[in-house]
Amino acid sequence: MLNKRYASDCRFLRGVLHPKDWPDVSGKEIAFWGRSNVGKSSLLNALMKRKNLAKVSKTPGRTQSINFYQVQEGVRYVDLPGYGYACVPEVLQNMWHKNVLEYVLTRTSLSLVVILVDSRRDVGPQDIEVMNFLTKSLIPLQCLYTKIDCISSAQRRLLKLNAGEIHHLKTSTTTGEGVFELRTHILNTLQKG
Ligand SMILES: Nc1nc2c(ncn2[C@@H]2O[C@H](COP(=O)(O)OP(=O)(O)OP(=O)(O)O)[C@@H](O)[C@H]2O)c(=O)[nH]1
Ligand SMILES: [Mg+2]
Repeated sequence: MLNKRYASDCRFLRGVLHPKDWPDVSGKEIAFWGRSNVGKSSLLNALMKRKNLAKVSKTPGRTQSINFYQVQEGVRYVDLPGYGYACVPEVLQNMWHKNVLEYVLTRTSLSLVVILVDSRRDVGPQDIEVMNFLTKSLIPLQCLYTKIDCISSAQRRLLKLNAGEIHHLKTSTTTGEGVFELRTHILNTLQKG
């Protein structure tokens, strides 16, 4: 389904919140979700082989809308606003949350949610909550660690997901580690159905 040319075909479609503004539901979507600043937008750029298509920032809370990227005809990546960022007014957080929850629960084109966890912080209570919620809602889920270049090999071995039963990948947009594996996993998911 994803062809080799897809990197050059990628384009930003729209950044919106309300369901009425979401693109037509046809095709398939892979959504990226995790704490603010975990590296969602960076990973999307790496996957799309583009430097700045998704806006990256040192300041948490940069992605404030549901951002849709056309990867190729019928395939979209979706950058979701991050959770756990306290410096945004609560009302705004609630609005993001409400729309993001509605997105994951109702979007029939959603094929997979990729949950990103910062390897320096490891899995936190909100990550667990989100993973449990997706599992209970029967939404296909792939977990991965980001910024794996920032921790030592000893710390890698202690990562909590290693001991759990959840299959996960370890990635770095600095070194490129795990990006190929993630792309392959996405490709397999898209081909399955
Ligand atoms: N060392 C290192 N830094 C990274 C990596 N991925 C992202 N970063 C940095 O982490 C910061 C946040 O990255 P973003 O991609 O903007 O994170 P985000 O999850 O989209 O953040 P929000 O949109 O604010 O929720 C930036 O300063 C990135 O350069 C990585 O693999 N290694
Ligand atoms: Mg972002």
